[in-house]
Amino acid sequence: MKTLSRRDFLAASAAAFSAAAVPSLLLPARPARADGHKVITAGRRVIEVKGRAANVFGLTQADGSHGLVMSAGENFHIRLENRIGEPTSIHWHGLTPPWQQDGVAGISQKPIPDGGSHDYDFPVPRPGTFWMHSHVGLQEQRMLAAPLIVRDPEEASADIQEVVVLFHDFTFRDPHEVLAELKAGGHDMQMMQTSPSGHAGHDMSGMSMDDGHMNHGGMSMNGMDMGGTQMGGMAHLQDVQYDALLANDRTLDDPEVFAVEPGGRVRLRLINGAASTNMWIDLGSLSGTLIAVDGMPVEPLEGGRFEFAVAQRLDILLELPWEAAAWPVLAVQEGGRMRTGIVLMSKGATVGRLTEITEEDFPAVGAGLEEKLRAAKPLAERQPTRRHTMMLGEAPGYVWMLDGAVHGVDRPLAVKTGDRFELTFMNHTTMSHPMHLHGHHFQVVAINGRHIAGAMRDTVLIPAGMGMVTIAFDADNFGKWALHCHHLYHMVGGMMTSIVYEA
Ligand SMILES: [Cu+2]
Repeated sequence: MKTLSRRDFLAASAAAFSAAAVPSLLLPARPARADGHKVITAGRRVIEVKGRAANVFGLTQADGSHGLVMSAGENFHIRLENRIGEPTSIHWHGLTPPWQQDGVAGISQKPIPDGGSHDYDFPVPRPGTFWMHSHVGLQEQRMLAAPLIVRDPEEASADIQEVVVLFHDFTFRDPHEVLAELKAGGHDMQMMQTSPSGHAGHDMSGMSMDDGHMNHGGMSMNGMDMGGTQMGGMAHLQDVQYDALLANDRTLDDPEVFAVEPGGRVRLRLINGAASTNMWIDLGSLSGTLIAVDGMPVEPLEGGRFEFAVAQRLDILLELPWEAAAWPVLAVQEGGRMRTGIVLMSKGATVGRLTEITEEDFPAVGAGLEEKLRAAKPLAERQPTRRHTMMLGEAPGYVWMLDGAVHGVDRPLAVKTGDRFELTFMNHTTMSHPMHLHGHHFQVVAINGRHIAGAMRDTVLIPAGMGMVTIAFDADNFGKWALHCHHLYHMVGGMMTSIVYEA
């Protein structure tokens, strides 16, 4: 039997899909620009995962490009059209727009109905690797996400090849089914010990494991193998079983291959667009220089492996060797072996077969990288004018809380323009949490009470096992802003609040 090429497969699948009467795809083609706005359409598309057609969402322009590339200094002049078949809103993750244009349904705007559109127009002064994604329900799990790259005009003449990769964790299942299972406590819990050096956690030896708050999903930790936990903290890792990890929609048995020059320079713009999977970036035989996280420059840091929490971005500069070769850039799930990636390949080289399973377990993602990062452009030295310690909590039934509140958006933290706000997250739960603040960039200023002049970010991971991270930001963007865990099922499970400026 003749096997279909990837292109044939996708064409056939798309035809079958549209024949099944998806109204979004049957609408006439729209103009590329409407009233001077560039149009981005939230729509449906078909990708191939492990030989099967998968119906997912996407954010595409009229020319078919996924997401957006623009230059710092331009305006974000976008008309977002909703053709996904249900209401949505899209958040511009990492941009700092006026709060009414932040794209969070329930905070900054009403959801856009199917068939409707919403216009955005605001200046984008800063370059960086950002992304856009749904802020409604579980749509992000179905890949309603895309890159949002803001190039620095001053770097336009630099001889550096840009490679953008959006990573994702993929399931064929309906995410609502996944959530229902998590709430019922029927998921496979994957317990994992972390070594004392593996993350900056506290000694858990004094803790009673049958404390109410250590229960999870109705399951007592007493039943778990506790051997050796005195040696370090305990993390409860990815509780959703995924079918695959994807890099730019592809699995590692059919990866995207980027043609590169031997001796050339490459800037990787990596986006962890996973719904709930913290990852490790593994450069294999290469070593890279991390130059920015979450779109904000850091002091250059050399390495071959980098921790990469949900919703974070890594900009890594590579100087390729002078040889004909193929260099995979891999992303591996924490605490597991599933991986994905892309391949950089110079002329004359061939790609060997890459397996989707690593030979070794990768540890939990913690604060190891975070402790080493230093902002290239830190906040000005200043005493905080407000401080708050926020407790990250959990309750049986997959309930996640901030300061004891479930979905506490209407119980906001108060802030006033001009404040220097210092916010400490204390993690009393069994899982780590990538905490994201909208509308601002913050600096990581302490980890487990140890002060550092850490990275400027918009998303920081608070490790499990009493992890404690302090961030600081200048209150310079008036409005009402979401503050939440970016693990999609934690957010939907209640781990969301807001920060509201006093008039
Ligand atoms: Cu979380």
